[in-house]
Amino acid sequence: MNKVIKSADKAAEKIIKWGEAHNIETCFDRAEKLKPCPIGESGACCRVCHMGPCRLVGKNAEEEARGICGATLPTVAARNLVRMIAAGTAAHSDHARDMAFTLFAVASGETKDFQIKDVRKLYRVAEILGIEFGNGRAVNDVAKDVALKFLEDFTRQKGELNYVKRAPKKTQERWRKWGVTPRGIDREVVEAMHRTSVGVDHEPDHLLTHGLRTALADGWGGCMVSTDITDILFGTPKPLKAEASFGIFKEDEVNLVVHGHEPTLAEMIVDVTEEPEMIAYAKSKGAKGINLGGMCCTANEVLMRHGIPTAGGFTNQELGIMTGLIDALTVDVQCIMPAIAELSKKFHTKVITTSEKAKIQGAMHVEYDEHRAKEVAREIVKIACDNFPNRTKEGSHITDKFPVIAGFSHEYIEYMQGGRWRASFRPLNDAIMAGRIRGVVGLAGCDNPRVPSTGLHRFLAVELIKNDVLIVSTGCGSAACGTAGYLTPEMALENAGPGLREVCEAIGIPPILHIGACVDNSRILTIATAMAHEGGLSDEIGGMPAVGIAPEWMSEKAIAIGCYFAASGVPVIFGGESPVGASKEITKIMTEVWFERFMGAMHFEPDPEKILSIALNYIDAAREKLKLRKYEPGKFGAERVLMDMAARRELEKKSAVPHAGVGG
Ligand code: NFS
Repeated sequence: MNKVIKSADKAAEKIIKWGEAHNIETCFDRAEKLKPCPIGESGACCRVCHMGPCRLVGKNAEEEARGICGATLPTVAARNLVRMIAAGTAAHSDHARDMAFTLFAVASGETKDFQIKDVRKLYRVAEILGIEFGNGRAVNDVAKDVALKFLEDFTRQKGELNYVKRAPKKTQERWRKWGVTPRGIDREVVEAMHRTSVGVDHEPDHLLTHGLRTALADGWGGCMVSTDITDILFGTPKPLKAEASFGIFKEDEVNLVVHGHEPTLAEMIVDVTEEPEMIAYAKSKGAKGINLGGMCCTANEVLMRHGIPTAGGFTNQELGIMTGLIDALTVDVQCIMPAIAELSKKFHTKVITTSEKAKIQGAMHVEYDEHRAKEVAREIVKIACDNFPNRTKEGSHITDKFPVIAGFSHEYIEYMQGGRWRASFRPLNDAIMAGRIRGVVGLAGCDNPRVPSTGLHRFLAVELIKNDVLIVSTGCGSAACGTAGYLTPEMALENAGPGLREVCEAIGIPPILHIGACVDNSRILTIATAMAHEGGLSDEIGGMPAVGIAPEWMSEKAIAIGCYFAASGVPVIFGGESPVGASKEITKIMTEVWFERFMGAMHFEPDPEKILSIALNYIDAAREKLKLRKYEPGKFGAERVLMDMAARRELEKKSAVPHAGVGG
């Protein structure tokens, strides 16, 4: 891979070059200047007390090195990892907590600005949670009970998270057997911090076991709760068309960008930008209209539900400002580079922080409050409009953009395989069994300025689909593919292997399914569960021909996600240097021991070619163990016919007979 380029995204690279010519510093320059500390990078630096920091290095560090308290290298590396898991879990879960509060506020009439958009999803969730619905029960009463039940997940001290029971039985049994079943989200995070403080838990495996319990509280708690409430409030995504990259900004309209992770304010901004008064206000400032765009995961949330275009992922945030076209950039929480406040001063862009939890020096602050959501949204839109006349010629004015198809929720994937009345995972399982689809990869996680940014995602995306691997993507993995033009059905025609191509053509889907923001990795858990229940593959999540890959990860949230996949039974491969690389013992636990216990694992591998071969090896080994047909490109076994659009429509007309055999 070309090391000279800083981003594999051509439009991004053009802006980086423009910045270099104009002496504007970005994360790419800082990444060059600031080499990572090799001791901290590999997990060998202990900072949990102030006798140190103790750096556990040396030839025989694993056997001999001790901190002042006597902590060994494996203990230190394990503690560091568990703290990353705790931080990642806290981030997703605190977001989920706010979603639960919003659901409660809506259901109890405290806020009038939002309504429950997806009653069907509400009932689906209520059913799982054992809450009464239908039979004349008011929707808001059901929603209130759902919100309260979810809030219990945060404060529960003993017992099990609500959604533990949603996992396949065998997966649950493994969790109980190995003592990783999560109790309450807050409890697991607090306990992780306690155990890793000076002088508490020192046995590496014991520490990591609690790490997995905390991570599971993230996956089957924080992330899943957040996904479900967001669907209930704002609608479960269905495929729609949108666009990606910097060309989404318009020269003659007010460009307002939502960046961060929380969907609530962004949803309200989507609403108010369509109000005639707001459009008239923009026109009064000389603009032709209001153009809303997104970045990072807030972008994914509004892209999935409204087709709002995305300017891309994490490393595109400074570059977006450098187009000179953003009139206002609102940020909420997570993955927001503080550098944007300073950078924005070189342009006309207003950076607006909106969360009570997150401020940036030098940025404006307009605080979001769910009780006056519309008012806050209008205020923000007006700031953007007021700033439009201040736009200058300054900036790179890049115009590249690509079409994107996004919006593949669990529910839609189920639906697309059989229609509303016989929605199922049968065709997907059959295609895997027949070898038409070799396996499934979740391509997720951040983009990173330490590699040619988005380049590892793009390389793996193309190679995997060539190998007939269906990809489900989330977060900045989706943004990396979207800004490359990979999220279209044409991608299957041009690049997918023959089996995968047939499947994509039959259903009319891209070979890479954008399933949402990072919290929506939980959709992969429920999809894998549905595949286990469908039969013919593994009867638990573990053992499926499925792998998770986060080739450019940087966030602690990614570590929490990787670990909850590993504990749920999915082998995971992360790019970059290993944050536990200093300890062979920890590396062994996370790969071999976790695989024995959970059928999942967590590897770190900087070389993208090796990531690919590890992933394919896992997939082929799982196929062999399940006694599936050996994968050979272009050769498939017998399988039932996939349902195409026409057949599905026909079926829905006659929909009175459910379960009349699939795909016949
Ligand atoms: Ni995920 Fe989304 Fe992106 Fe990484 Fe950050 S935006 S939550 S953490 S950088 S994928």
